[in-house]
Amino acid sequence: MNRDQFILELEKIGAIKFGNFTLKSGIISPFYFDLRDMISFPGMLEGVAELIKDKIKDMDFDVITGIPYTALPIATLVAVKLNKPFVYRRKEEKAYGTGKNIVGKFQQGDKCLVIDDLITTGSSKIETAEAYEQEGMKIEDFVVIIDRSDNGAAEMKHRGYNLHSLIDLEEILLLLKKNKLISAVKAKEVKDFTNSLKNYKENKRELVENPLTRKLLNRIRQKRSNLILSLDVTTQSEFFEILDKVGNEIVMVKTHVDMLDDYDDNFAPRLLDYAARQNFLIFEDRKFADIGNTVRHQYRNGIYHIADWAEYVTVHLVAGEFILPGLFEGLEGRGGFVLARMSSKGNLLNETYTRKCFEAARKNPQWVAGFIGHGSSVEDIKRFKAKFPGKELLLMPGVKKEKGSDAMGQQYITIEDAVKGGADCIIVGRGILQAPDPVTEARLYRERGWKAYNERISSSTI
Ligand code: S5P
Repeated sequence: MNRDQFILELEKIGAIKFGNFTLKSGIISPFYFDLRDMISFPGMLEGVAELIKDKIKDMDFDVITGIPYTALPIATLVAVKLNKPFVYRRKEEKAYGTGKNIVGKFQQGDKCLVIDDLITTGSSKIETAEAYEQEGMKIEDFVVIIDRSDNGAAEMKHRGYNLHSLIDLEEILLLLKKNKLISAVKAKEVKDFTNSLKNYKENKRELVENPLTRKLLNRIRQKRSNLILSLDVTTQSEFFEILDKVGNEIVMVKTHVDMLDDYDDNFAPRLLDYAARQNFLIFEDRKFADIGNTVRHQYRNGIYHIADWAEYVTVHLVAGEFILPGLFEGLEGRGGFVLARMSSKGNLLNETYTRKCFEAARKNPQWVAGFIGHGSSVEDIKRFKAKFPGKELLLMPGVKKEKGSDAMGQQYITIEDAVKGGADCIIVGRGILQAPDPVTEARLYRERGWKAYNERISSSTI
């Protein structure tokens, strides 16, 4: 069965429908594909398995999976034809017994090829990839029978995966038109619909450029530094003594104001004065995490009045996205860095949580200037950053000259690995503060961070 024959068979069994269909997203689509019934037509199942087999013959993978339910029997057949192991993931999480959510045998580090029937937005593919990655498998390639999306492959690429499709919408429309199975008017209506969806998404993406992202980026370029000093000391005298000497080297100072034993009302005006003279930005690492109303007061009131003096704060999205308007609504020139990953050993921010942070930021781009993140290697960080929803910056703590850890769970990667992976700024505390000469050390971090940053920028677009 060739591709054209397969498409015509799909039309014959009613798998390709035209009309008005409400999609999961609520959008009304003039067409709909439903490949579920294909399993009752052995010739088609055999035909599509052969087409997929041909498509993937040069790809490198150890195991095959299908996304439940429609793709399961198809992927099983392909696995048998290629003599490759097959695994699948339960649709419902298992809370008893072995607790295993992936069924079948595989090795840690195995490359898994994922087969699915369709792609619309790609979200179920990403979810699948994350679940398998959490179990120690590697996912790089997805194969779908029909790409019905407007830009599915680009979306998947943006998130770090390759999408291969047997057939796309254009091909179906052309063939059906040729065979007089669809009118030219209907074909145009379908095309107009996908184009309008694409334009809508592109317009939305334009909005993602947050003024606070731009502000930090401009300051990085202006100051030729991507070093953020985490000034974690407990007295104002130490704080300002170090800042005085190091302020010119840094793009931003990160404070933990509640660490100071002797905080008083002089702190903020003094800090603002230094910031103006030495041209750095201010970031209070308060890590807000509560409900909207509570964080609003914690941020704007209390003894610290953080909103009055810090341009940026850190935000945990554990209580949901409404923390963002709670913090920033009605304020000018204030924004957050969302903690999408943490550097500490055993932290509970898993891949799904990270993805949800990106989704929340996509919906609230005006308040998210960047993400805090970390990674185990350059590749790991690259994949993480590829999933950012827009042009947010990546700020990375847990950075030192050498890889290592401390006694309380902090993990460090090197300056070069952090920046090569995609960090736009490195956040350094003890690496500088505990050096015999913090000023010389800050210069060294600045130089190495800036060199790695320029090398990355000139060699790629990340
Ligand atoms: O995941 C994180 C997020 C942050 S903001 N891991 C971190 O270490 N931080 C902060 O970065 C942490 O609170 C501390 O202020 C700084 C790292 O300090 P260092 O002394 O380990 O460099």
